[in-house]
Amino acid sequence: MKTRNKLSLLLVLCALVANQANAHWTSKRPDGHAPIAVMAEHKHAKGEWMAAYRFMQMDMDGIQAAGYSMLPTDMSMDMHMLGAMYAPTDKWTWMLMANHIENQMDMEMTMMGMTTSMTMQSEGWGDLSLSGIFDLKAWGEEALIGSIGLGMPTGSIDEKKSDGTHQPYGMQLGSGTWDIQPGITYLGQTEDYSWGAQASALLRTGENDNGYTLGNRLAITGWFARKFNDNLSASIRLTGQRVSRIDGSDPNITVTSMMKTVSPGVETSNSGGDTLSGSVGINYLFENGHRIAAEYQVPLDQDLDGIQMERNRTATIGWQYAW
Ligand SMILES: [Cu+2]
Repeated sequence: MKTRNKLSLLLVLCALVANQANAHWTSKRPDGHAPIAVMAEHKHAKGEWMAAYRFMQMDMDGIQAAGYSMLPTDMSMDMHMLGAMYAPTDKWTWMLMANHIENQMDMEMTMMGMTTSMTMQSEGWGDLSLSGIFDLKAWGEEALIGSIGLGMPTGSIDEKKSDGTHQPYGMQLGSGTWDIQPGITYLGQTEDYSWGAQASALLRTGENDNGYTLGNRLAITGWFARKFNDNLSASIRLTGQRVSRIDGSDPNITVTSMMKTVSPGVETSNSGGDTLSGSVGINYLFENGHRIAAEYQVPLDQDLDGIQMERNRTATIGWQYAW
């Protein structure tokens, strides 16, 4: 089945389940927050604060292709995400997010018939984002929430290799551009079940100081959760994501060496594509209000442009506390 068909099927299922709702939607239950890797999907009551920490680990598969002097054999991205939320009014919640990123790419370099392994690393703070989350509509046990965010170019786009040239695009920590992040989330729940769907976008504006613009990102996700008791819930989730190709190019990213293209990650034609992923998750709400949650995601289908590392598993664990 094509990615688009799978997504339509998911949305139809969500709409069918939605018709069974009756009282008022509430976040005061374990599945009152979406699976932990979903962002900007809830708001807070006037005067309420929330602190959140997430640790996300993503792995990518190596590439086997001819004509390159270096090929990645494995890549991992570890991200520590700090979040703060504050609601000055019942209608509007602010959210500030900061990420600390550690990228590691293992590579094999072939030169004059000799193969050697090497590792490239980058580490630092990524792009800071500030979002506003607001009510669009609430009826019965369903709600529609909007969000608008601004991604600031605080993350480095000058991560270097040992020879002083820039590391490939996928190893850089920020976008280098001011990014607009609109989103819309639909939520519904019954006594023992809850569900939600979110459409979100990451839209780049202008061109960064290194002469390129990362691709825009569009995502649609839908989830379904079962509440087992007042503390524990489990969820399943389906996510479709489309990323556009990088526009422009960084002249400090070395493209060729000894007549060979260095590696696929230095060419902007090897960027962008569609991914469909499935996730399972659990949320736990303690009596004292602390929440812990985990989610595990695997790609179900990938259609990437050019030669790229395929996405492998993503694991996210998180803690949230509101007061
Ligand atoms: Cu919150």
